[in-house]
Amino acid sequence: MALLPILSFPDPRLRTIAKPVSEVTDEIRQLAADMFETMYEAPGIGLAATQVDQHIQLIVMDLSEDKTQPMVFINPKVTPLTAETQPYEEGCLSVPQIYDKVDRPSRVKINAMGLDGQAFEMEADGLLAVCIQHEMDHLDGKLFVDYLSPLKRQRAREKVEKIVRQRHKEQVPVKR
Ligand code: K1U
Ligand code: ZN
Repeated sequence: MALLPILSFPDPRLRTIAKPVSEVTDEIRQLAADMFETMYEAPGIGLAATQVDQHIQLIVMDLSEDKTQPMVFINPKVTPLTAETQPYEEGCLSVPQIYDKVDRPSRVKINAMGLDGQAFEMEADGLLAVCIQHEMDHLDGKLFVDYLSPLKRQRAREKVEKIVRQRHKEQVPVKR
């Protein structure tokens, strides 16, 4: 398994539209395993392939506190089941240390395929509904900061750029 670098806002690669997966191969299974490792290490509760510079429709998620409920969504489609929206304070591993409220439909239907290649359907509310819509946005090249005001988005950009510069400085140089 491998830890994958996570792209940070405003990297233009985060704006790429993900392509559908045509077949669940060993390569896809390996990518999903690496994405879980990367997400757990971050730590986070979801990760879209876009965030690790892989532009295919693949999402991993685990909303449990003890890493016991891994979920994989391949070629997901999300349909709102209600016009009612609910605000939730979202975070994003590609926009580190920025949290803000986003309104999204509170109940959705998810159609997707699992790593076994089988199609499944489920209904979601609460954090699962929030998280799957946030991850779907990543596959469409969208970020939660796009829902914020231009001023908040600009401040988020400056803060993330500073954090990324600091992280680069702190990286231990490789000894040769
Ligand atoms: O897509 C991502 O960048 C992952 C993101 C998912 C998400 C969280 C909250 C609302 C919507 C989408 C995160 O995982 S941010 C980190 C986070 O929420 C968290 C981290 C550790 C423990 C619990 C939550
Ligand atoms: Zn995100």
